[in-house]
This record gives sequence, structure tokens and C-alpha cells, in this order.
Amino acid sequence: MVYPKRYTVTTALPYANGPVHIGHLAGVYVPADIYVRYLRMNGKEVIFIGGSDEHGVPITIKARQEGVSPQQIVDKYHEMIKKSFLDFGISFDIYSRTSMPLHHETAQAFFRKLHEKNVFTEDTIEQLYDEEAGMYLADRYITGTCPKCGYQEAYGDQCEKCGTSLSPTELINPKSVLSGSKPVLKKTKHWYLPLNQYEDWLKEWILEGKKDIWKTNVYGQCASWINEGLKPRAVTRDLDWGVPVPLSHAEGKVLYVWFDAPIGYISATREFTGDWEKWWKDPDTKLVHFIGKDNIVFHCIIFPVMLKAEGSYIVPDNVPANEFMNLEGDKISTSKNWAVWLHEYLEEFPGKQDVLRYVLTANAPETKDNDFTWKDFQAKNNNELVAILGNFVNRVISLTHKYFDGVIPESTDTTALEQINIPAYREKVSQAIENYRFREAQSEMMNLARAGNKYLTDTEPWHLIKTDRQAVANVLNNCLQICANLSQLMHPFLPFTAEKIEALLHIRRNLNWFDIGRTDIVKAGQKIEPPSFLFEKIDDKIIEYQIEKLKNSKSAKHTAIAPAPLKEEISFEDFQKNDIRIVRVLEAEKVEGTDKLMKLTIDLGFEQRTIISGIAHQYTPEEVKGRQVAYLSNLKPRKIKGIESKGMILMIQESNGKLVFLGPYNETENGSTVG
Ligand code: B3M
Ligand code: ZN
Repeated sequence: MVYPKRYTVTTALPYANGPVHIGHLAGVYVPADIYVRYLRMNGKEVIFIGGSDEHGVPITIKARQEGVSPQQIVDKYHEMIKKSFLDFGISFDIYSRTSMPLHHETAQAFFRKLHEKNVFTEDTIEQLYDEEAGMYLADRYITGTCPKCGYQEAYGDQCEKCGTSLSPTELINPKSVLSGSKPVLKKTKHWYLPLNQYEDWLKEWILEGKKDIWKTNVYGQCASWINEGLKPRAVTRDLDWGVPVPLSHAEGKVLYVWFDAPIGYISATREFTGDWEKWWKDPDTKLVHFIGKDNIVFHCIIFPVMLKAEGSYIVPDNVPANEFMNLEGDKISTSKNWAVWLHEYLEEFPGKQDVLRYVLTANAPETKDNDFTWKDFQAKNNNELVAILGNFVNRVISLTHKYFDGVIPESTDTTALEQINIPAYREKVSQAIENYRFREAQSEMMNLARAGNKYLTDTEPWHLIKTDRQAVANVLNNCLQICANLSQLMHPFLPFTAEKIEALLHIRRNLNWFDIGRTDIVKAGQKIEPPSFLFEKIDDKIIEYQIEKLKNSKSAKHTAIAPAPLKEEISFEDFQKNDIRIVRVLEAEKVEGTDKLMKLTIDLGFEQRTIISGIAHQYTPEEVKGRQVAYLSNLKPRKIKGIESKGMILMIQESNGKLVFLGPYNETENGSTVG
């Protein structure tokens, strides 16, 4: 195998229109991170690029839903997404964003260059237009029935059911997402990338050149695209959010998000280093795109054609796209709130990043869609991480403290280590990673922990100590070497745990991949730290809570699209009739036999009252008790489920149906008035 000089590794830029979930991690970011950490440990020159995709219709639709500007949306979610990746140890060299000026400039220069080279064709076409909203309806602004599979909610750019890429006019019964009205046809001019002119090149490069090299799912999708015949593809849109088309006669037009977003990889590289060209133009650089299967055509056909047409760029060596990770048997869906959000996971499982990384890799959807279930998460944690890996390291460290005061004993016999043959594990893991088979790689790493566990159990140092202290010294020294090697072998997969073991054993961190297999990583005479658990059992209650939470979240799914309309005007006197107070919730309990109702006892300072509130489907009594909340005191009392309810507490209602408490910023006196 000829090794390239350096590696440019990119990960799909998630749309900054919501937080990221386990599907993102499993499909793209964890495998890419494993790959990059492995390359770095091998001393390879590598740049690891990520960033947020901040343009396109998904962003503007979200902004409409939340009643804020697109910039506010991307500012909010970019930070959130960036933090989640950092928290999970995704070791980007740079995590950038496409709304930054350097990206606009890079994308515009790219477009201009293609324009100057006469690559584009221009065409004035009839496009769907929403007369009520006064807007052309591109991509996801339009839904209708898929002409291929009949799915009724296909988007104007793609059917999510069958994966077919569509153009808005192909949809049957098209409907505007904005107003719900039936769109009309209106003329507009656009620029097209003539994919058809690159068919011969694509056939040679992919169909001949990548057979048996690219994953079969990726190769297969490309082959069917190319064989069906490619059509010119519009790379501009009539929208007011995006990178403006850099031509004088193109007002009101922006670049198609799928034109500018992949250029984002290049902009991010430029942001990271002035010496960016070697990462994109040197034929000795290997370019690898980690993506999900819905992005295959863009990374294997459209972006490579752009790069090829520009002329000075390399094209991807590989595009190891994954299939999808489902959740408890259903497709993960942001709009249906069917997801495990990374920021929420970290709040509920602080410090357990590696557990999720492990489970997602063990179930990685490498060749087919896979399913994440909480029960399996629990089983993998308890039966593998705790019972095998954690248990082995823990036993070795405990026994070293018990028999040798926590000092690594001298060994006189390494035969057992040679038999275990750590370099063979290293080679298997390497082979698997280099071929993008990360679940296999991780399971080989675990096999070394299994081998260590078995060796320790078979030699029974707790019996041996009575008769042969030197034999025990040999076993423990050998086992400590296995732990030390394991810490290196697990680095790409479980970086947080690897560092914990390094700290426990006082391992210096300037080792590299080829040190794996050494029998002297830790030295006799060296003191080690007392044992501390690497993983802990997760019990049934916690798992049941997660399953329950997931079920409940489905009922609070997105329904509203437009912000609630403003109500009719009232006089100040009308408003003053409301007696609004700040009160404290003293007691809270669910009303038996109902889903939503909670009975609250509140304190007005001078009096206590009972009210019934419809919040039990979203909050537990513990979450409500003790809060200060806003309360309308003079609402006519009502009997609900036989209980008299006096007044009501005021809640914020988000467009997704979520209820949020409204209260004072700081503690205040109970009974204070609001107005
Ligand atoms: N934002 C689509 C997605 O999140 C898109 C990827 C861009 S990669 C250049 O699936
Ligand atoms: Zn379809």
C-alpha cells in the first residue's frame, strides 16, 4: 500500500437549525474522529475539518417557526452544536461556519472562476412561486407527492422516503410550506452546473476507478445516478438568505446551499492556516469525506464535478458514507422530537461520553441502518465496558496495591505477554480502521481486554500469592503492560477513558501507535494511583426513565409553523383588570387518572390556594415544587376533576408545544404584583 503524504478529513456540515443528536455522532462524527485520532497517533499529517451549514431553506424555515431572523437561528445553534462536538471529544482542528465573511468570499471566488471558465449554462425557467408570500419556492419550501414512490410529503429537492433527488416542478400536487397555497409558475433565470458534460469522467473515475474500493452502498448509489443519465443542476436560488451570486445581473439571487456548503470545507481550511493549498491541491494529499447516506450524491458527484471543473483541486479519495441510526425502532426525527440530543445526554449522564461513543460504534450503521435502544445501551455498558474493560483494569490496579503497595513489581518472565501477542491486535485494529470498519476495529480492541481478563483469571494471583510471590509479580507486571497497551489501543475510540488509565498508571503521553506491543510501557518500581472506577453500572430505573422521556417527548412534537398571530388591541384599563402575582409552589402532585393535570398548592404570601395546572405531561412534581411563578389570581374559580381550582399559573408556550415556566429573574416576595 502506498501511503499519501497527508490527509484532509472532512465531516458533513450539520445545518445549524437545531441541536445535534446521536444519529449525527454515529453516522459521521465518531467514525471520523476515530480515523483521525488513529492517523495522528501514526504520526501522519492530517487536518480534521468540521463546521456548521448556515444557509439554505432549512435555516430560513426554522427562523420563521421561531419568529426570529436566520442569523439569530444560526448563532444560537452553531454554538450549541460546536459545544456538543467538543464535549464528546470530536477532535476537529477547526470547527467553522458558513456565515462567516471568509466563506462568502471563498464561495463567491469559486463561483466566479467557474463562470469565467464558461462552465455554467444559463437558463430562464418557470418556477413555482407563492403569490401570497411573494416568494419563489425552492427546495424545502415546497412539498407534494413524490412521482417515484407516492410519498405525500416529499420536498422540492428530495423525497426523504425513497431518497430520490427531485426538482420542485416534478412534485404532484405541490403545496407551499409558507402559506399552504397552490403555487403558480413564474419566470426566473438561473445558472446550471452541466453534470451531463462530466459523465465520461465520472464513469472512469468512479465506475471504473472506485469499484471494490468505495463501500458498496456508496458505489451503488453513484452507479445508479450515473447510469440513469445526469442532468444540469441549478446552482443558484431566488432567496434572501445565503451567499449572494457574485454577478452584476443577479440581484436577489444566492448560491444554492449545496453549492456553497462543501466549499465550506475549503473556507475552514483557509481560516485554519494560510498554507491551505497543500490540503486541497497537492495530489499527494488524500481527501476523505465522512457523511451520511443522504449526502452521497452531493459529495460523490456534484462537489467533485465542481472541483474538477475548477481545475486546480484534488477530488476525494474516499467517501465512507454510513447508513442511518434509528432510535427504538423509529427513524430519528428532529421535527417529531424523536431523538437523543447530545446536550441532554450529557446533562443526564455527565462524564459518560465514552459510553455513548462505545455503544454507537459497536452498533455503527456501516452497512445497513441500525437501531439504538436504551436497553442495548445499558447492556453494552454493564456487560462490556464495566464487566470486561473496567473490571480488568480495576482488578490489576487493586491487586498491585494489595500485594505490592501500589508499586509496579519487577518481572522475570514475559512469555505470557508474547503469547497474547499484542502487536497482532494492533495490526487487526489498524487494518479495520484503514478500511473504515470501525465497529470491527473497536471489537478487536475489546478482545485485548478480554484476553487480559482471561489471563488474570486463569493465573489466579490471589491463590498464587501464598506460594510464589515472584510469579504474582510477573502476572501483575504483564497485566499492567496489557492495561498500558490497551490505553493506547483504545485512544481513537474511548479517548476520555484512555486518559484516565494513563493518569492512573502515570503513562507519558508521547507514545505513538507503534509503541503498542511494547512490553515495557510502564516501568517496574513506578508507583501507580489507587484504583478508581472507569465505568459504573447503569441500573434499570435510569433506563426506564429514558424510555419514558422519549415516549413523552413525542407528544410534545412540533405542530405550529407560523408564530401565533397577534391578538386584537385592548385598553390599559382592560389590562389592569388582570391581577397577576408572583407566588411560590409549595406542593405539587399528579392528579390520579389524568395525563396532564397537576394539583398545586401555592403561597401568595398572605394566603395559600389550590390550583389545577395542565403541565404534568411535561414536568414531574419535583421539578415544579419550590419554584416562584407568575400567577393570574382573579380568574373565576373552576372545578376540575372535582377539585376547585382558583386562578392559574402563567406559562410560556413555545412553537413546538413545550411549556416553560415564567417567573422572576431573582427571588422575590411571594404575592408581589406584576403589571
Ligand atoms: N447540511 C445536509 C445535512 O446536514 C448538509 C450537509 C452539508 S455538507 C457540505 O445532512
Ligand atoms: Zn419518493
